[in-house]
Amino acid sequence: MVSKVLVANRGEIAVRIIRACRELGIETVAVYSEVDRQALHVRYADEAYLLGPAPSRESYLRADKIIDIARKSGADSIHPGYGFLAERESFAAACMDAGITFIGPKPSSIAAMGDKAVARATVIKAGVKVVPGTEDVGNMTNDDLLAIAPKIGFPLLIKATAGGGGKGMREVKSLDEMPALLASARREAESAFGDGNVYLEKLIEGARHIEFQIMADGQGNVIHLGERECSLQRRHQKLLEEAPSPALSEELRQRMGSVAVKAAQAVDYVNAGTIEFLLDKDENYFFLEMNTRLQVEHPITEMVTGIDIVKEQIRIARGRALSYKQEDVKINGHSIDCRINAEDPYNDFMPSTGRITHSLVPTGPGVRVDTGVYPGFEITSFYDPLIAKLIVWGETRAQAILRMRRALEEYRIVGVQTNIPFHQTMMDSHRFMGGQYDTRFVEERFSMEDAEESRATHPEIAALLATLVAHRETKRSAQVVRRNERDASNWKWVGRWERMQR
Ligand code: MV4
Repeated sequence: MVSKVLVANRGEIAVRIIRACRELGIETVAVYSEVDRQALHVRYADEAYLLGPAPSRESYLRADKIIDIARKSGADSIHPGYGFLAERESFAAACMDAGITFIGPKPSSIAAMGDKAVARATVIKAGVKVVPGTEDVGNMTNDDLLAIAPKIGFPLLIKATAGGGGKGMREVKSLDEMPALLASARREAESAFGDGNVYLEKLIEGARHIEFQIMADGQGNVIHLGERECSLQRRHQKLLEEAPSPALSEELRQRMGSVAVKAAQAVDYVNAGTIEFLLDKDENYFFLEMNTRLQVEHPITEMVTGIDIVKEQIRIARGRALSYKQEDVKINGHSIDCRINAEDPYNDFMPSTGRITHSLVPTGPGVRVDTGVYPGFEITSFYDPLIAKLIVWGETRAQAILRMRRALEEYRIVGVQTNIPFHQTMMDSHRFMGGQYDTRFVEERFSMEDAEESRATHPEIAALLATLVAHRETKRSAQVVRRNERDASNWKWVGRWERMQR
């Protein structure tokens, strides 16, 4: 039964889940911390309960309190969103024990994919290709690892078995530097996860990061909804994603998609999940890991498939069959998501906090904004810096890029610095326009200053490139957005707005 859902999360994803419930006629219960009293998810839910002080440990990570609130409020189900408790086997199990439906996978699937060495061994058995590396599970000593390393070959990566997301990861170029790197990787993993266990993988250089959306019901149906291209990231934080990937042919999509389905089946997967792959320059692809949750970037898949992933999760949790078969899934058009973060792209992406005093949010054809904030809301440093996801859809990739430029231009957020100028610069980058990028692009080849400089000194080249991509569809493609101009235009807009109030 799913008739009253407690949403164990905050921000835009809590709002996203509440919206799906509202449309399905399901009651909602919000939980919030002391700094989230005014948050949008609290306003939109039918009921809301205080968890505790701002730090996640004392609020959104309090599994015991959350289950208690579910019981007292009569919620029959809990949706964990992403982050916080979403991938804790113990939380999914505790929900079951309390007779509450966990809107997510089985605890055993979370556990099998949560230990990355176990995940590798499990999918290998199912015939899925992984990056060459260690295949044993359980604690491996440094002597074991030093003996195996030369067989794998250098460069290689040390990765934390409890990891994911790059924490505890070390690149090793030769055997002699390995003992020190093993020690520091273990130390970092121990302090981040309380587990210093590591495994080895050959380093795949210049790869793209591509993930497949999986949907699986409790009746044995497992399908994929195509891929998302997630190579544009910085320090393992994704900045923008697009679907479909500019690097995949329909033939490669079908091959990778069926491997993704196999990987999910290997852990008896139920609900929405994501299979991550590395794709190298020669179109070799390797299973990397599985995320056993709804992901931040799920909306771009919704935009190109027309499938509401959160509603489908609820349907699955109710024990129903998926509403789509693999052959019903068609990729239509192109979608891009820019993560709008409260951080300063001109100052090494330094987090920016403060009250949002004014904002003007883009709308119009093909634009979707998922956000948990509004003017008056204060951005603190207790949680991640995501203010909004700006998502666009276009008939073609070029149309989607043009639409994203238009939407970024419309967006006004006053009170905190945002990375909007970064996204504007990216939309004008000819490597992005050409779809020619990999995971190194943002950190190694992209600089705000260089990109702005080159557009300022060669506006005709930027315009030409944009025009080539866009087929005469814009005259403003060479527009250069500089920090001061953008700040000035924000304040000009605020001034006009305030004069209008008088
Ligand atoms: C890799 C890799 C190359 N080779 N593994 C990063 C986070 C985690 N999800 C897995 N990650 C990677 N694993 C092998 N064997 C490249 C990445 C990777 C990455 C590495 C360095 C800098 C940015 C990166 C972005 C995406 C993926």
